[in-house]
Amino acid sequence: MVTINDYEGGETAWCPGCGNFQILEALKRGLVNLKLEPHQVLFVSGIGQAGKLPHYLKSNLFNGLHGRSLPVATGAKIANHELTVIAIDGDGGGYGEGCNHLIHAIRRNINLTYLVHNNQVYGLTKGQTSPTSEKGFITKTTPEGNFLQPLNPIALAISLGATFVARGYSARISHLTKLIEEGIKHEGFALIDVLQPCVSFNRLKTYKWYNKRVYDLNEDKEYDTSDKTVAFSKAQEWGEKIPIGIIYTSEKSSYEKQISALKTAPLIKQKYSMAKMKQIIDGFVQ
Ligand SMILES: Cc1ncc(C[n+]2csc(CCOP(=O)(O)OP(=O)(O)O)c2C)c(N)n1
Ligand code: SF4
Ligand SMILES: [Mg+2]
Repeated sequence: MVTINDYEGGETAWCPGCGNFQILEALKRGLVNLKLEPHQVLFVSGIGQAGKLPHYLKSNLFNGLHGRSLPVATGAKIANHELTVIAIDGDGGGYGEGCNHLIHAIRRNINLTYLVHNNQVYGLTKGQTSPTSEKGFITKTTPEGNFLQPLNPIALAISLGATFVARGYSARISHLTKLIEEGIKHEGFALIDVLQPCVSFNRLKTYKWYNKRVYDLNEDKEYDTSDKTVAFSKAQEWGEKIPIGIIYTSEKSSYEKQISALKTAPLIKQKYSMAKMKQIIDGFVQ
């Protein structure tokens, strides 16, 4: 039987108190609850504090370029769609440098879980503004305060037709664990945006700030995740009250399900002919 210990990885290099520790814990708990063994899971990440997360787990890992986790995760899922593939980025990687990939992963509805550690700052490079930074946020590169409108990843994903859009808060570990489980079980692309306090470089978005505002969508009564209009209005809620939970879901066939070549077995288990491969490659050579 799989246990948390099976996922124990190397020593961490995050700052004490960082929300990333809570995300790591929620992720391990979710995988164990789903009875997934480390060899059944692949983590793909980019560069950043968030991108280090798979280093602290014992499982399959591909750590590539900043903002480029989704193309690698997509390729891996197509090569072996029996793998549970989890892509991980920060808000800079996911919503800035890699935002183009996010748009097309949503459009394809590839069966991946995408965890974005949203600390609203570039943590690894020591505190510049990110696409989700609030207006007025003062950093070394914005000494007069950030004057750009923050990107709203939840509204963006819903508008693009994403089939699973959720927001978690790192300090609510049990709640986040459940979101991760649901995201993994979802047959299609699952975006989980996680509010993650960066205790070193974001002195605006502290635990205290979030604790006062964050509420569970299912707090009073069961929230209907299929109503797009309500989901859109929830996506706009930010300030005094911030909803967490599964904000929107819909059904659409996943990318892999529509590829006829994958119907019999994962690509890696299919036979191939070297002679035929050579013939194809030779076709490109004079
Ligand atoms: C292609 C490329 N562009 C830029 C960088 C520099 N860089 C590394 S991490 C980073 C920002 C990290 O912020 P985020 O993605 O939000 O992750 P965090 O560290 O906050 O978790 C940047 C700009 C890089 N390593 N590679
Ligand atoms: S700089 Fe921020 S995001 Fe990075 S480890 Fe420290 S607290 Fe966490
Ligand atoms: Mg960040």
